[in-house]
Amino acid sequence: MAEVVRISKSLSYWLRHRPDAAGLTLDPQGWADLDSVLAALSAERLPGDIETLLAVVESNDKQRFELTPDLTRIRARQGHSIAVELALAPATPPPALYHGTVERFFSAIMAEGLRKMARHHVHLSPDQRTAERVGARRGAPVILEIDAAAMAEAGHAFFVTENNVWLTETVPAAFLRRL
Ligand code: HQG
Repeated sequence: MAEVVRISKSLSYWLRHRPDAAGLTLDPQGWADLDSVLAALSAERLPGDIETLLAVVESNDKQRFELTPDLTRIRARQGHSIAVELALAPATPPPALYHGTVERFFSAIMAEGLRKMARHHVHLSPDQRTAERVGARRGAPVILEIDAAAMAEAGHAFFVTENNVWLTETVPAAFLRRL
């Protein structure tokens, strides 16, 4: 695996799920001390210099990480399984959003709606192509269209991350349509 991908995967694992695995502590908003993260990368025999880390953060395909302006702290933008307060602002969603999944989850999803599973929110994509990529992580993608306008009208809150992932608590099956 390319070094950049190994660094990105280590950062995702530590900053979203297991900071303790690298001896890190996150503050309530999910920030870790940058020098400690660099030291943890070195301990994994990965490059522990700030230039490489900045290049990984900037080139990351989904802009998964962000740094404070003074470059002293780093956090994952979303996808945590541990408790963090990301202070996301509620936003009005586009009329339709998309979710990529696979056939084996389809009947459960239509029975109980989309659930957040191990994450803090259900993750939704702004377009079908992105949803296809998300679904394809698990097999042949099945794409669901979400009637986000009707959900918002019914009082469901939506949040959007800086990298354009739409988040909500749950999507009842009544708002789902298979494409
Ligand atoms: C499924 C990646 C049964 C759901 C991606 C999904 C995305 C149900 C899986 C981001 C269900 C959860 C999120 C129900 C949902 N019964 N299965 N009621 N409700 N599911 O990984 O949306 O690389 O937590 O369809 O690219 O796949 O991490 O969510 O298949 O943007 O940055 O349960 O994660 O981004 O899986 O992916 P996940 P997801 P990163």
